[in-house]
Amino acid sequence: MQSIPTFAVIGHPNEGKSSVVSTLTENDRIMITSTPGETRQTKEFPIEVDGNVILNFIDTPGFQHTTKIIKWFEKYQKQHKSAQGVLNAFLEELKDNKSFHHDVQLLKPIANGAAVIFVVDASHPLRKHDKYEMEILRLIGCPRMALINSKDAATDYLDDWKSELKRHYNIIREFNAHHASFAERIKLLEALKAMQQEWEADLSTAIDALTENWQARLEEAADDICGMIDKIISYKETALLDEEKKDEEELKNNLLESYKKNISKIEIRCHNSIRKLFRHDLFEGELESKVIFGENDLFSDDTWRVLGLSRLQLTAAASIAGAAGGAVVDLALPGLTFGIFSASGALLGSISAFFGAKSISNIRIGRNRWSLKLGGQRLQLGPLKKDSPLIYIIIDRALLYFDTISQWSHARRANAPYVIQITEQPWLTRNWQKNERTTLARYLKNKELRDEVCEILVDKMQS
Ligand SMILES: Nc1nc2c(ncn2[C@@H]2O[C@H](COP(=O)(O)OP(=O)(O)O)[C@@H](O)[C@H]2O)c(=O)[nH]1
Ligand SMILES: [Mg+2]
Repeated sequence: MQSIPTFAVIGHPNEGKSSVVSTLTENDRIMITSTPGETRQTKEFPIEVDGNVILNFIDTPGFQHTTKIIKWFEKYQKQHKSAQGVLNAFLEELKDNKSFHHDVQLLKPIANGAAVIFVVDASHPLRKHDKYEMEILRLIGCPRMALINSKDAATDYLDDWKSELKRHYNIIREFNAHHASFAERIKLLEALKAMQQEWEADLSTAIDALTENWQARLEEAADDICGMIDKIISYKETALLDEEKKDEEELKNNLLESYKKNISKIEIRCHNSIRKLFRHDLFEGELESKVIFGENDLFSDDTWRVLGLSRLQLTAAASIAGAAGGAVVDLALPGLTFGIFSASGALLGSISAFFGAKSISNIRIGRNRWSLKLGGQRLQLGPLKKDSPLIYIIIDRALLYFDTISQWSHARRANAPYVIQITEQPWLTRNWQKNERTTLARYLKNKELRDEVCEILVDKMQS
């Protein structure tokens, strides 16, 4: 028996073994392919918390010679007293036999004390070799459970599989490796306890550590979101207006463009750090912010259409922050939100609502000592008004990004999600309780209650 609970994931090629390991260990480097036989090596993938390995999962190639193995086992059963003895003899005799390479590879961890998770795909009917594989594991007599990974296909054969599996296993679990949430992963780990009593305490410790670690990630994500808000709310873009050379209107447009670009960068940095917290750091950038939101960046009309704020929310935020409510409320009216960020001269006026000025021409153009010295006027965009609807959109987008990323299983490699149509969600800022919005508004206004805002965000992430 291994000192650290160790589970060999075994089954026929293409049933989803690598997917199960990838999802359980949050490792998106494990190769998953629709070509059977691509996993050629038996490889250990640990789950670590704070640098300590707490559980081990072993990805294995599928069985190659089921009938031959059974015959070998049956023949040698009488010579060796224990099942372990037969297995060791098999591995010793065939260790250098090239055609049994995969079979030896996948059975070795069992000889070394790993328990077995036998993965089957119930979207196809039971085949002869499936029965042989179960028989081999029965002959070995190792601790084991069956895992039905039904992929996303119809589960027409589920009942057939279940009744066959019952004859060989007393622990049978269903698990969708491509859609399992954190809670479902934990449930599966709980079920592993029943396989080997000696590992029960270690598994409990591991589950506690993982749950604590998950909570810490939520808190870190909330802190990242607050950090992003801090940066965005105080961000300023300035330019010098040289009256002779530059057209004022053009300068304002350029200023607005770079303001948008830099605010978006701050937002993307926050999304990236959330993605890394949830260990989606490899998969070819498929889960980056720009993939999930497509062309609908923070300033696109679609974003505002979908995440647009309710009139109530805007009025509440505006009155709490004691700001010029009228200008802000206008933004909630259909029509006005659209095109607000396209920098055509006529629409530029709308942006003033974000900055507390009546029109773009009032956006702080002032002579200060420094600009005077250079002989020009200084044009400044930002900092944002403390109750700007932009902040609410940014929070909604961060929570939406979190929602997608934290649910995205590490085995799922195709069809990057594209989120813009959003169903009504309790965590959208427009659905926050009044006291929660008040707390947020106070934070935006004078940086009070940051911890409380983080707590609210964590609460939303858990909902
Ligand atoms: N839709 C879906 N496809 C899956 C699931 N599990 C595995 N697959 C697909 O089945 C194929 C084989 O998966 P893989 O994990 O490499 O199987 P292995 O050969 O047993 O390691 C791949 O194309 C996977 O994308 C699942 O839960 N849902
Ligand atoms: Mg594989």
